Amino acid sequence: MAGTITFTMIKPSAFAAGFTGKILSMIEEGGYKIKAMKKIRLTKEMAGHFYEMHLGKPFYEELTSFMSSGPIVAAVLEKENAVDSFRQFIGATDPAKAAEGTIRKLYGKNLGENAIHGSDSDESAEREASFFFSFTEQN
Ligand code: DAT
Ligand code: MG
Repeated sequence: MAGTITFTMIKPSAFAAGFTGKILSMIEEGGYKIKAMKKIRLTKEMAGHFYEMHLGKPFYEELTSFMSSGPIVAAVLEKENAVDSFRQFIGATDPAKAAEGTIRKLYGKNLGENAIHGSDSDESAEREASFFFSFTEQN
């Protein structure tokens, strides 16, 4: 069965620290199939669009500055129940509260610099995947 998709980004802090390979290994060993992937540096404007649902929140400025501070790796992943299972797999938003063995627990620094993104719904996954990748790049 093909499964469903989710979208992920290895965030600038984790990329800069050299955790990309380890994180991608965990993702593949977790049974996620990489449907599309690229390294890219976001502009602050692009980060602002990506996180527009958080516009007006106190952490929006910090978040968009951080996400445009260096390269990221963006990817579309496929697995059965991809969105919910990947959220479990990466752990809670705050690495200090994330379960043992999760990516955020292992590689996150703090609430803002939490190593990795995971979509929060199927609708978000589609929106986020198409923000970074064309149809042909995902198939
Ligand atoms: P998640 O990434 O778990 O879906 P979110 O969508 O609520 O979390 O927030 C997006 C990102 O913004 C999150 O990964 C880290 C940052 N963030 C969230 N809440 C924050 C806060 N209170 N202070 C600083 N950064 C925060
Ligand atoms: Mg979110």
